Amino acid sequence: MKLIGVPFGGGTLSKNEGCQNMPSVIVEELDVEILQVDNFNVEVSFDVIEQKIALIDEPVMLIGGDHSITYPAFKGLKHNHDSVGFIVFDAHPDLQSDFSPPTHEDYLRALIDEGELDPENVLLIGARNISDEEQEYLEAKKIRTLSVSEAVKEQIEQFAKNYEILYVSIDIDVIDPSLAPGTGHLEPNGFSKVKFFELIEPLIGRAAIIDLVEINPEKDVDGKTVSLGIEIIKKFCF
Ligand SMILES: [Mn+2]
Repeated sequence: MKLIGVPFGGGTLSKNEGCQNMPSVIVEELDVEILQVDNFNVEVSFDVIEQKIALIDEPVMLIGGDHSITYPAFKGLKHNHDSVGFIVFDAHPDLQSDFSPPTHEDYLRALIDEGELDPENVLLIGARNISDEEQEYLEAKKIRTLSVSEAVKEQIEQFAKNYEILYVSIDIDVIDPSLAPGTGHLEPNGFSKVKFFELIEPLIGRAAIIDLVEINPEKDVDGKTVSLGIEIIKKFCF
């Protein structure tokens, strides 16, 4: 699995300023290609990401950067595949409206509203801070969700089976803040490390693209979050 760093934090609205530095931190330890993006130009950066993914014909793990990178990366995958299953681990559904271009708060809604992603191909895992507007959208679009307490490996396996091509997106804030404090929006009562690793097990070797986003080395405590991120990368890549 090819490892690509995407040092883009332009969609964070400054709340997670610093997450664009994660790729340069892991480059010291892992063999990672760093994509050239421009944090002051969202359109150009999104274009670079989308085109890169569209041209790649091997499994890729993207290291963000903020969650907005999923928007162009998913679109890039769609260049070559019609039906893609999308599994996202995130404390937030990222379904707010009215941001243009898409940010980490609404990238998923943008993909659905623009017809890139059929809501029935989405599985949202671990969301626990959901606005009323997002709840309405989840219900209207009949998006499948698994809460922290109800998620089990078998359901993820079952969902994944339906798709030849899978995109897996991991926002580090799905993990409990005591284990992953280095991120922009801390939400209590997340997954334990043991539980999370159990849940991703059926996805190892299965996904066309995995992204790991929102890790912020500048907000980290004792390097915990960066280390956990590296552990997750190694699970998928080695
Ligand atoms: Mn999140």
